[in-house]
Amino acid sequence: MNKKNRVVLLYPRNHFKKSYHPWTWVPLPTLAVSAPLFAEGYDVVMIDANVEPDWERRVVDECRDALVLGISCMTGPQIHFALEAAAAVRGAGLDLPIIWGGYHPSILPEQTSRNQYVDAVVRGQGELTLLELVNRLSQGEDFTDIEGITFTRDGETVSNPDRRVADINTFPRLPYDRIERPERYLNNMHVGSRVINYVSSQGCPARCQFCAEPLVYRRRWKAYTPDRVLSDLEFLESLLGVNGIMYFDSTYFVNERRAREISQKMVERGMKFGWAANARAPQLGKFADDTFDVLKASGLWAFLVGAESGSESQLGTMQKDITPEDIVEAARVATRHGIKISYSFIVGFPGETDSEIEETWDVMERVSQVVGEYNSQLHFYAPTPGNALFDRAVELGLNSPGSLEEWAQFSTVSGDLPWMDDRFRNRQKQREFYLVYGYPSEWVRRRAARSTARKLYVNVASALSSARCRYHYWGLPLDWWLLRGMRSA
Ligand code: B12
Ligand code: SF4
Repeated sequence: MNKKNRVVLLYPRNHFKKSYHPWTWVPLPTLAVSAPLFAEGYDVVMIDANVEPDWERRVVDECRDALVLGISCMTGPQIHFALEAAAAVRGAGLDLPIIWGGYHPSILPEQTSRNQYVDAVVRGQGELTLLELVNRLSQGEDFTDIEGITFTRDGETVSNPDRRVADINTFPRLPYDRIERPERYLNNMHVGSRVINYVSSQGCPARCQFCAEPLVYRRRWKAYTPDRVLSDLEFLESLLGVNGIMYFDSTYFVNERRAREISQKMVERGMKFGWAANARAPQLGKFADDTFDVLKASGLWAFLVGAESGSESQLGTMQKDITPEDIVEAARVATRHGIKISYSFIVGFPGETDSEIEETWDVMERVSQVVGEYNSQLHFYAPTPGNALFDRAVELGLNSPGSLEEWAQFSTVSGDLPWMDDRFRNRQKQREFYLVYGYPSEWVRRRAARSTARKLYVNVASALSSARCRYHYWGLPLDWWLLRGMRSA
């Protein structure tokens, strides 16, 4: 029997710069695994290094009297900071087990577990595995036979059998009320003035070959019942006066009936929420007309769609199972029903040709024409491990990290890949610039209204960019250089 009762959970910083986003999000991965631990009476300390300046000292201090340290991480900078925290804990002479969970360790459990600062990796859904592990530790028992973990002992790596993914409805509510100063996570943005993040499902049934979901949740999708969602939303409303929800589900609209019932009940209960959630483009064309009415009446502000590419062949290679036409049709359907739609596109896939990128720009422009504004976000392809696109990237010269330390140096955000140079990046940014000003969004227009100089800038940029969009002429980008110069001045 171990007298200690404390569990420390760390959500490491997710960017080398001060913050990743203008917004601050509740770290749902650690909040989710904390729920059953709180319910069993453990003293859970959650540290979010994205909001706590002195996070490292705090982790070490809280670990002094703890049973275990749990760390969550995605591929990317979080690994760097997670290793930094673990090293600090060991450096202070503390030998409590350090357990890693989240997408990166779940995709590469063996490699992760071989790091000196990893006592075990919890693969996939973490609630039950962590609870069982902590129960064992608190009883002073060995945990190495529990399902769903991978660990390395004396040079030998062992992966225990998978744990069955549990129905998430059986888990206690995410304890937002146990977060320190939860008001820090309220954001003032388009969907509302007190917006918080929430997740109503886990996994995704699709099979996209660049994404972590099919690897970790094996194309299973588990969702809260409508009543559970409603009860959670009411709880957030009464706890924090929340009036907007950003759903962090990988895909929210898998089941039309469920989405509709949630919205119907929100309307019946007079709940005033703005919200936005991820959708797959082909789903929208299949919804009944009155489903859109209910979604809108319940405050749906925008469908967020991962379109990825406008090239049929690229969409095929990544097994996105959508067509460029689905992307444009989704814009038509959403616009017809008066609901915004926002897309995310990616350029720079391994082996992608200039003409395929051109097809993406064409689709971006077509959807901008349909909705009347540029409503997309452009990203450069960022490889993450364990899928066919990553393997292709390695064939094309990407250095595949061979250890957790090497992953800590791996860049997931800069578009810094062997086949992307400054010329490539500039060309893409230039094309985006022409769409941003050729189809100015409400946001661009609002910014323009802030001063005469801005207004002048936006008017000139819009006139030149719309002309380019009209004639499809992208050569001699003198205007781009000039306007960019003006903007930085
Ligand atoms: C929100 C989010 C972000 C936010 C995070 C901010 C925040 N405070 O939450 C930001 C914008 C920073 C972000 C960035 C990126 N993200 Co992101 N993000 C997400 C998203 C949409 C939601 C995460 C979430 O809250 N999930 C809900 C929680 C409850 O679920 P969970 O994470 O699966 O947690 C469970 C298990 O993993 C496990 N678990 C998790 N942590 C722990 C810890 C312990 C100790 C244990 C035992 C278990 C455990 O148990 C949990 C409960 O079952 C996910 C997709 C998704 N729906 O999960 C992508 C996702 C995690 N992101 C992903 C990617 C690719 C990125 C980026 C690389 C994108 C990019 N190119 O820039 C960057 C990473 C770089 C960086 N800067 O860190 C991938 C992960 C890929 C990978 N190999 O890690 C995902 C899965 C998207 C996808 N479908 O591919 N992201
Ligand atoms: S639809 Fe989105 S979340 Fe689902 S597998 Fe494809 S990219 Fe991943």
